[in-house]
Amino acid sequence: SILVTGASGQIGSELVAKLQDVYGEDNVVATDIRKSPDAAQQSAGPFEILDVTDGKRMFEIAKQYDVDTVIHLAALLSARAEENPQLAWNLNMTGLVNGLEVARQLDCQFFTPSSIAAFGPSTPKSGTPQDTLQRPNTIYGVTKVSGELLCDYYHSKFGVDTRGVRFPGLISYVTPPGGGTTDYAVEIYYHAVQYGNYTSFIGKGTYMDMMYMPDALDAIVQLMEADGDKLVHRNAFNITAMSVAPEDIESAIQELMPGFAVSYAVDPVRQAIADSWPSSIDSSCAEMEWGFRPRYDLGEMTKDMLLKLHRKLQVKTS
Ligand code: VAH
Repeated sequence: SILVTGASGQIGSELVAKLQDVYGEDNVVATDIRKSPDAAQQSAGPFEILDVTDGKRMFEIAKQYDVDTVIHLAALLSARAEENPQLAWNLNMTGLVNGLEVARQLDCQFFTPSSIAAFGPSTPKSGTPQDTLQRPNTIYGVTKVSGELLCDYYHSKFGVDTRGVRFPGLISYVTPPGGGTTDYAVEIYYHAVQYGNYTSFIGKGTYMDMMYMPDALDAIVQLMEADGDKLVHRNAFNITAMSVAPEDIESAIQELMPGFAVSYAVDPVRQAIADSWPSSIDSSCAEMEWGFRPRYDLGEMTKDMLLKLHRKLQVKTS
């Protein structure tokens, strides 16, 4: 079965449901430090409380459910990590080492996401290549680069089948993200539906890579099912669906809600994090090595987000 850590998070809560569809409800063990109401609705399959810094408990759960695949998502995201770097290092890295050790000892396939945050101010900013300079200056980015290196090490040293992607900002309507820098691109849709306007904490003209959650979930399953012999890279593949700035999302929303407007109240902390990241990354290795191809562009994502949020927030379509 598949063990998912961070199952109540932004990616986890939707990935568990998808994996249950693909592999069967009882073959997905959702775990998180607490059970969130959404996850409860979402996953009918097994759920276990797990603090990923408790390696012994993680091993016990993996043994109990005869786990052969570990999908490790539990982590502190960029903005929250900057508020407490020591906690972020401990949680992100201890959790990862524990996950890798379970995979090594129980011969599991292993997935954990990296991020565009694994790049820093000295990285080429546009068309960022798969293999390039990675000197992030956020603690989140430091844990992501360290994680990439550790996962490649476990593959070369111990033969663990580790795989990962560098996610861009992920946009979804099911479970709001917590503590990220790209979260403005999720909040903007919620505010459009609820208030008809949005004050962005990221400034005009700040380009970052983004992706709609359905494409992110498909990418995880596609990479994990790819022929390992064809993978030149492993940890972690650049993937992206679009490079957008707040005003691009504003225009896409205005297509459907003409009265919508964005104003700006830049948060210097999260703006500095965003400025240290690439404006657009190159995903050609993922396309070539395992057929990565996103389905949603900005227009299609915006249409679906607004439709689903109107339903979720029970707001009458204007
Ligand atoms: C964050 N959403 O903002 C996450 C992600 C690329 C961004 O790592 O921290």
